[in-house]
Amino acid sequence: MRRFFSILLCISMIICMAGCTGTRATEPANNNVYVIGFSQVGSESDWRVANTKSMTAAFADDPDYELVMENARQEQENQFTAIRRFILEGVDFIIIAPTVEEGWETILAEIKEANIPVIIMDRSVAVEDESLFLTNIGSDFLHQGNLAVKWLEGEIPADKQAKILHLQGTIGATAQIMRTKALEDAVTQHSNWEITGQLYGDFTEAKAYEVMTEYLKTNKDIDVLYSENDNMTFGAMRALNEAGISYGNGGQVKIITFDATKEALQYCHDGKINLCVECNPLFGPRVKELIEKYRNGEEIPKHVYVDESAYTTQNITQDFVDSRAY
Ligand code: GYE
Repeated sequence: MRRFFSILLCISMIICMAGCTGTRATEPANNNVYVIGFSQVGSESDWRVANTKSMTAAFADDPDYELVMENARQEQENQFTAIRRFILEGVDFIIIAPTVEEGWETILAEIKEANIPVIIMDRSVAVEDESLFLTNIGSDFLHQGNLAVKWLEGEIPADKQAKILHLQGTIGATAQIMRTKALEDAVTQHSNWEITGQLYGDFTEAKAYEVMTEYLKTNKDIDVLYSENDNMTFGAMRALNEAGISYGNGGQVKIITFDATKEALQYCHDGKINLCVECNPLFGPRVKELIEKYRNGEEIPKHVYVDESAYTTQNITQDFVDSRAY
């Protein structure tokens, strides 16, 4: 009799599991709370910290949701571990901010197999099968790079040479690939532009300071610094200060930076940074809206871009800097 009941129990568990998998995508698996596993890149920059805050704040006061965030400390392997745990725990939804573009097919297939919907946020993934994710919300990084290039075209007369020092973010991340592409393409089109050095700063202030300090020991002939994020720019500015090289409006080096965080905008307003290209990290409310649309069975676009512009000393006011939310 006992055996009969355990067999019955097993059968009902199997039926329940099958049923649960079928409905999990839109209905919470447990306690009426919709659990979201969020694999975040790291905390490498002010941009990232603002992004994490925006994501957690969007779900924090809503009892219908629980956001479980795992910080990958900029390692894709850590993302795989976190995501596999999310699958095991049976979360209702997964959000991934991918460190780099390549290498996502297998893990995305595992998530699909578990019938869990996925949003790719911020950077992109390079996969052929776009059915592996619901949508990709982020910036148009090539557009950002092109905004910088356009501004530089207006700054460098055709008969003047421009020696450009290029500080690169995490190699293989969409933000790095596209910002680099815009610059490299532009250099091939301007015979008077030259990239005199490409330094790897990994999107962090500490790394940028280290590589810049080393570089400046033997190379001081720089007209433009093209830095792929604000924190690397801050590190580079420190190294330039120590090397006694002037920068900003009227200085030797024109500085181009990406993100346009409050601190960078303040430097720009004060004439220390020449161009801030905006990259908005405040995705939280939009990601939540997309998840709700999905749960309501509404159509959501495959790619969602945010609107962004560029700022110079000439087009920002102190009020604008003060009102900056990140
Ligand atoms: O520019 C940088 C961050 O992927 C847009 O990553 C993001 C970039 C951002 O660490 O500051």
